[in-house]
Amino acid sequence: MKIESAAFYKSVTHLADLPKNNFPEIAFAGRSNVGKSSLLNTLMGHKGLARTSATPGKTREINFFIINSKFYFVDLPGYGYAKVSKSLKEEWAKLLEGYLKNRESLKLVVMLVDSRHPTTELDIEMQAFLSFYGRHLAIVRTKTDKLNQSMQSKAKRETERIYSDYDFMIDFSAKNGKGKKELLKQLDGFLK
Ligand SMILES: Nc1nc2c(ncn2[C@@H]2O[C@H](COP(=O)(O)OP(=O)(O)O)[C@@H](O)[C@H]2O)c(=O)[nH]1
Ligand SMILES: [Mg+2]
Repeated sequence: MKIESAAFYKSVTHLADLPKNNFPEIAFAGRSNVGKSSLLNTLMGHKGLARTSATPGKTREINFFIINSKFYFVDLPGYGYAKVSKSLKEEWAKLLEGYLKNRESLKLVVMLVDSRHPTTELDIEMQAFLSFYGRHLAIVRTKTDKLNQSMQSKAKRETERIYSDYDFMIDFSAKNGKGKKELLKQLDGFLK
C-alpha cells in the first residue's frame, strides 16, 4: 500500500458521532505511551498528524484519519493509564467497547505492545476481548530500536507464546522505520 494522502478527519467522544459513510477502517489500540501516535505518524508520513505527547493518557477521543480518500485509520484511546479518575476510565471503556463490539466497517485492529514488556495483563485482556468479538487482530511490537537482536527474538517468542488468534505480528520502530513497509503491505490485505 502506498499512502498518497492522509488527513485528520474527526474526533469522536460519543458512539452516535461515528462516521456514517462506510469506508473500511483499521483501528490502532494499545496502552498509553506504547508508541501509537508515533506509529501512525510514521505510517502516514506526517510528523505531527497524530499527536505525540510526553503526558500519556490525555487523548480520550477516537480519532479518525482519512487515507487516500478511501479508508480510515482510527486512533483509539490508550488504555490503562492510572492517573485518571474512575468515572473517566469507565467512560473510555464504554466508548472503546461499544466501538469494538459493533462497528461494521472495522476490518482489523492493530494492537500495539511494547517490545520491552509485551505481555501485560491489560494487553492480554484486550486481546481476549477482541478475539471474543471475532475481530481480525494484528500485533505490533513497538520501540524495537531499544532492544538488541537477541532481546527482540526473546520478545517475539514471548508474544507468540502468550497470544493466539492473531492474523500477523510485526516488529516496529518509529525511530528507524523498521517494519513500516511490511506493516503497510499487510494492512492492504484487510481493506477489501
Ligand atoms: N525509541 C523509541 N521511542 C519511541 C518510539 N515510538 C514512540 N516512542 C516514544 O515513546 C513515547 C510515547 O509515544 P507516543 O507515540 O506518544 O505514544 P502513545 O501514547 O501510544 O500515542 C514518546 O516519548 C515517543 O517519542 C520508537 O519506536 N522508538
Ligand atoms: Mg497517542
